[in-house]
Amino acid sequence: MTGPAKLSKRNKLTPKHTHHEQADGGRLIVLTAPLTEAIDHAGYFIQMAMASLPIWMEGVINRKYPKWREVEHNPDGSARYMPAGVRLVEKSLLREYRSDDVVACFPDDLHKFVGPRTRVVAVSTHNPLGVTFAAGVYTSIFGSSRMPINSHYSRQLFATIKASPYRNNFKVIVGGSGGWQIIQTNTYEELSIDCVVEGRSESVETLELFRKAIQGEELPPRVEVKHPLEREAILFPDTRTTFGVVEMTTGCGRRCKFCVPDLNPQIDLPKDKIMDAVRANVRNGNKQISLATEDMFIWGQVHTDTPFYFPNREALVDLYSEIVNTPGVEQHVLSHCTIAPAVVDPLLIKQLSDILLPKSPIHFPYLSSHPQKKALAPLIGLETGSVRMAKQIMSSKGVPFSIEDWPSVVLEGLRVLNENNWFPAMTLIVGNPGETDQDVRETIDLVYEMERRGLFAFLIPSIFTPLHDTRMEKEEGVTQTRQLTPLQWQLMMKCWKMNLRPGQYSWWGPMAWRVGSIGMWLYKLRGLNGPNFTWPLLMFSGAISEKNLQRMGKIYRGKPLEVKSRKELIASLKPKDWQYLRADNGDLPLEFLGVQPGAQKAQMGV
Ligand code: B12
Ligand code: SF4
Repeated sequence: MTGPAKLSKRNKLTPKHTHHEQADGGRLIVLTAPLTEAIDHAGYFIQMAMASLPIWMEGVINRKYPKWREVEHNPDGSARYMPAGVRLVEKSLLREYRSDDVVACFPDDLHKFVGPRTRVVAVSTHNPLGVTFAAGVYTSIFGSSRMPINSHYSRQLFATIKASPYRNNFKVIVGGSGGWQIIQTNTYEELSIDCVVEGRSESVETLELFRKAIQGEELPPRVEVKHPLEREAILFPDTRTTFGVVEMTTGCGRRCKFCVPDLNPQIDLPKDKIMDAVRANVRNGNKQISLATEDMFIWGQVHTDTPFYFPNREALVDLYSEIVNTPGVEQHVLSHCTIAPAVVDPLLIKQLSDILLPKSPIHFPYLSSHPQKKALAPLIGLETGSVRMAKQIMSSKGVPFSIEDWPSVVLEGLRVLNENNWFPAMTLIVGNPGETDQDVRETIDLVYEMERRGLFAFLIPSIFTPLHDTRMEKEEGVTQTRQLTPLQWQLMMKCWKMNLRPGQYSWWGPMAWRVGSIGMWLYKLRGLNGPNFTWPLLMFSGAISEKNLQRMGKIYRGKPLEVKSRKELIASLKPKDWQYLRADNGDLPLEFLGVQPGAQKAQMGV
């Protein structure tokens, strides 16, 4: 990262209300988060879009969601809802401080709570500078890699805090999953931040830090705090969270090298505490719940006698049923999961669909077979179709199946998911360190195979970003869109073309995309993204058919893959794993069922 992005006049950062308005001298500790990370009325999509679109495209969001800035307040002016991270900092602090010393407010209300008495302003942030997977890449395609909408609002929040007339009296502490971005870009001074905390607010070191700040002591710029190892040590919000986010698990266990959350201990949180937090959300006016997890399928199977990658069907069905049947819960949205469990236990997927579809706010009219066209769309990591690359960066991603079978696991898993109206968003990493043209070709093969089989996932390619603290932290892949090879561009554009499939069921859809994308290329994208972008964009626009582009030698159209069926995948497992499979899914190897293959053939008269 180099210096801050240049802002257009229209989008200049203007600190808001820096004058003193509070009668009580302000709160001792004021908690906040960027507005764009706190809003919840338009569903997940708005935040994801604001993380990815550059600020100059804010008008698109304003037109689609004209009321997105209208947030709700408690009678005292504090925020009615805040991201779960803020709520946990609040809960952690309330173990030591009185409730009238601590407040969580929206950025525009800071002037009401920051006063001469304030000693800490603590900011929780998910993605303040937009340098994560996916978020960075789309803004860079459109031209301003460092200023996604969310990043603009985060910077605006920091500018407001910096301009406070009481700034010398208080310390600014930042935490949350995006805190590392401040450390990595060394933007402390520019954003007026004293300390970044990496880790959870529950830990004693975090409380110690707040104590120091309140006493006016100097803070270290970076503090790494320990993650609790026991499930009992994790706190739960008893107020309303943005999108009704309630934690379900921490950690993952599949050990992908590029992953941050996997560095945390694998914990599944107690059902009674999850349910309390669900009810607290509903009590405070929330109608939507979403359980935060890296992989929902490990819940109920952590530290049991069964390996965590064989889901606990009964436990999951029980938990989700209770959530969606809680009076007041009108909507439920899935967050993250992995794909191998869909191959391991297709009946689990079916049972979850029966429970969850009626409360899903997501509708895919052209894809779903549900009577109301409802669908489920969790986020799943596909990352690469190259077995060579997968072995290097995520050798356990598909367990219990061998990573050698990764393309088959993806295709079989997606088949099961699609049959049950799950249409996941699947992330792909482009430009992994050491990625060769052959690796990209293999990923393209997988994408074309999905298309051939009529399978659907929203494919979200992003450029490799070495995330802080991961085992790939020091590695470098592609850093700018101009460095992408023609094949990498083709993969990205093919993914987006596939994503538009359900939107193309009108006569005008394809035409609009064709004209729009070529116009955009002529206007801006040609210079920005370099010559390797041109043919893949023409392929995306549909202006020249893929067949013709291949004939001209401009694109690679993927070769058919040989894929293992579920039965073959199950047969490839180690025999000691067969005991964890459910017979009601079928496909169990005959040896396991105690049937001699020859005997069964004879029985069937073969
Ligand atoms: C729910 C969720 C979302 C939701 C809702 C977010 C919201 N505003 O509430 C949606 C779908 C909108 C979303 C969007 C995105 N997300 Co998200 N999301 C999550 C998820 C699943 C849970 C987050 C959560 O609430 N956890 C529970 C709370 C309690 O945890 P927490 O926030 O980390 O807080 C703890 C600590 O960080 C700390 N803490 C937090 N704040 C503070 C503040 C202070 C001062 C201190 C001391 C401590 C502290 O204490 C808390 C515990 O006590 C996480 C994965 C995960 N398991 O964390 C990914 C995750 C955080 N998201 C991620 C990403 C990449 C994104 C997107 C960029 C994706 C995209 N391209 O669209 C966008 C960015 C959105 C934005 N506004 O910019 C990455 C973060 C990577 C990073 N920043 O390095 C994660 C880790 C997922 C992943 N595996 O890659 N996300
Ligand atoms: S499966 Fe997902 S959450 Fe788990 S380690 Fe891999 S990337 Fe991380």
